[in-house]
Amino acid sequence: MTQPPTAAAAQGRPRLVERYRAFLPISDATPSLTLGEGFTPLVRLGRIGGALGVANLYAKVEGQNPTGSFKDRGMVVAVSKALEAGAQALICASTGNTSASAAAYGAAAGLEVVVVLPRGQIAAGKLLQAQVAGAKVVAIEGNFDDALRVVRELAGSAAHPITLVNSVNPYRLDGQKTGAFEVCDDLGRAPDVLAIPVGNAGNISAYWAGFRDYRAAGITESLPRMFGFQAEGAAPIVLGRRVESPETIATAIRIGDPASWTKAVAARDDSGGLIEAVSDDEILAAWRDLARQEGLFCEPSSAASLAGIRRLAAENRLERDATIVCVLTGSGLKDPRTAEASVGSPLVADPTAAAVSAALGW
Ligand code: AN7
Repeated sequence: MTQPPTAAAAQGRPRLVERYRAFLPISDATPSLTLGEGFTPLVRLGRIGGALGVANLYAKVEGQNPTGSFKDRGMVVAVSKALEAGAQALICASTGNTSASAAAYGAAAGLEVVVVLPRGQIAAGKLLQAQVAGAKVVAIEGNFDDALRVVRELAGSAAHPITLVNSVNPYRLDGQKTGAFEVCDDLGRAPDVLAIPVGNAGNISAYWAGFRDYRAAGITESLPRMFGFQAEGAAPIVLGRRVESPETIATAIRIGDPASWTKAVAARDDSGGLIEAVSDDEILAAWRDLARQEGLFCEPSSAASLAGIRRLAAENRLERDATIVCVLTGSGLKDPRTAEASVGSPLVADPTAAAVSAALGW
């Protein structure tokens, strides 16, 4: 007979911040908050890896987080800490996913949420997530970098006591380290290479910090090389200078002046890694192949990680026996318009087996 849920049963599904509490700024005074974030799958890319001659190629499928991106790992910590500090309201700039996550966690915490976005540059699903969750959404005539400047100014002014939850809030990066912990826990070791899209450069910095934490604690013995990938039209770290008007189909990483620039460069250099650029065509090809060959529907920006690995493989710059993890940062459902543009219309038929057969050309 089915048993009713008990406290013990609930403990069978641990909370992310509890599992990694030793590495997080969580104390008994920190209010408990969760939407079920983290514990995302590490999936072997058998077909794509086989074609590349890289047997141990994996994807960390972050689109399975509650709001469909990795942002929830950091947001749960940042919003818990905001509650602990007595905050009433949250604010962020965003290319979409941070705002979707802030809106959801803010709603669950009973806080007011304000998000400032570049007008016309947010994937449809992300904008709707923030709106449906009741966030106040302000679209500005400017890009993400302008939006971040605005929210930093607003959060810093005494007239508007409001907590900034962009990744300049250190609790965000603390929470995002848990992605690295999970990768190591699932592999039973640290990977040799961690490939990751780079936008505001928080996540690459957080993963690197997580890998170092685990090694310092003696849980892992090695550190991965950190491979970051920016979109060609939004590649300030690769170019070594700010990009005034970043452009890419990968709107999540359409950022010209990353807040965690220095940390990302340190992650690259200290790990013996690299940060390079991939074209929109390479991103879209990787995005399509992840769906068609592996069944993984991520958003275009996420596919920059695999696009970069494929570029390096083509240039013979990869060790084929390396264990490589590509972080797929967000769900494909976020950005239906880019998806729509890449597929045709469905076949149409009358409701009979004969008509469907005919439509299929059988
Ligand atoms: C799917 O939501 O910056 O280098 O405001 O949504 O840590 O910025 C999103 C970034 C990669 C880049 N993949 O991560 C925002 C925002 C997806 C993203 C990135 C983002 P960072």
